[in-house]
Amino acid sequence: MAVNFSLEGKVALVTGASYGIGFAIASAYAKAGATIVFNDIKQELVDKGLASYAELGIKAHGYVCDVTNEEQVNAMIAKIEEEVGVIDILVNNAGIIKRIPMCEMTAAEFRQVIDVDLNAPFIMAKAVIPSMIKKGHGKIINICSMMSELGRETVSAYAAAKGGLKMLTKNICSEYGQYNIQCNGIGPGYIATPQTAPLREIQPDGSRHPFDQFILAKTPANRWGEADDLAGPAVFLASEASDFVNGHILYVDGGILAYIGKQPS
Ligand code: NAP
Ligand code: GCO
Repeated sequence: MAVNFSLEGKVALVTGASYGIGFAIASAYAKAGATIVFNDIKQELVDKGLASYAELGIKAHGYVCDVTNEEQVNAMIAKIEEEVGVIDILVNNAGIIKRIPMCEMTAAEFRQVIDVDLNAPFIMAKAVIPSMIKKGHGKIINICSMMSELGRETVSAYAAAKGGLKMLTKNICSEYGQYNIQCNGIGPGYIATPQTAPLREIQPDGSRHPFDQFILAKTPANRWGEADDLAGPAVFLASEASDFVNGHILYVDGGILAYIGKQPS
């Protein structure tokens, strides 16, 4: 039986996909045949994203929308359904992080991270599920994190959000699997994007950032991930090849979660 990894004829919405991981996933979806829709907060970033997709020969559809704003989200989904088509694949990719020691973080800062990284995926999923039920199928992919499993200093809000996102993924699976909707997560390891740029800055003496060296020692692959490393797993979870995979978090981390770390030589 030929396994179907094709996304021909599918409409895929990837949130926050002007660049970074979202852009890599959306580009891979386009190569697999999907029509690409993405959003960003600012028109200038949407325009930048459209130009970046065009450079790859991809005619994407871009919308300005703050994913934490339910009114904006519902208006965007209605516009997409009218202008492009019903969404078959939703990737909740948009996300932020604030690296602040917990006792120095304000409640407002904590809430802001939870709003983007956890409340927004709830709002987005709630907006697309009714049409997926009518259509008889749907794929929701939540971009989780190693911080869905592990903590570390200064990322309390982010870890709380991504841990919650893991459980929201399992709950959407539980509640909507009966409608042939699969909801899974991707848990990237440490990926070289603008979000992790501060952790990779070359030091004044020309040495690598201490955290950069730490991650290399914790990664069996001995390298940071690239956004393109997520393309294959994302296509798999968006395709019919994964129709019986549901509620699963697929870690794409170079082996970090399996490894205690490089032992002293
Ligand atoms: P990034 O480079 O910071 O890009 C994040 C994207 O989300 C940007 O396009 C950003 O747009 C958008 N965004 C933020 N808040 C938004 C909002 N309220 N509404 C709409 N769009 C919004 O991040 P990334 O590294 O590509 O990460 C993408 C996802 O992967 C995030 O969920 C992140 O937590 C997760 N992740 C990243 C890593 C990693 O190592 N990089 C590892 C695991 C998981 P603006 O530029 O306008 O803010
Ligand atoms: C950090 C990093 C991580 C990665 C990713 C790991 O500050 O520890 O930003 O959180 O972004 O989430 O999976």
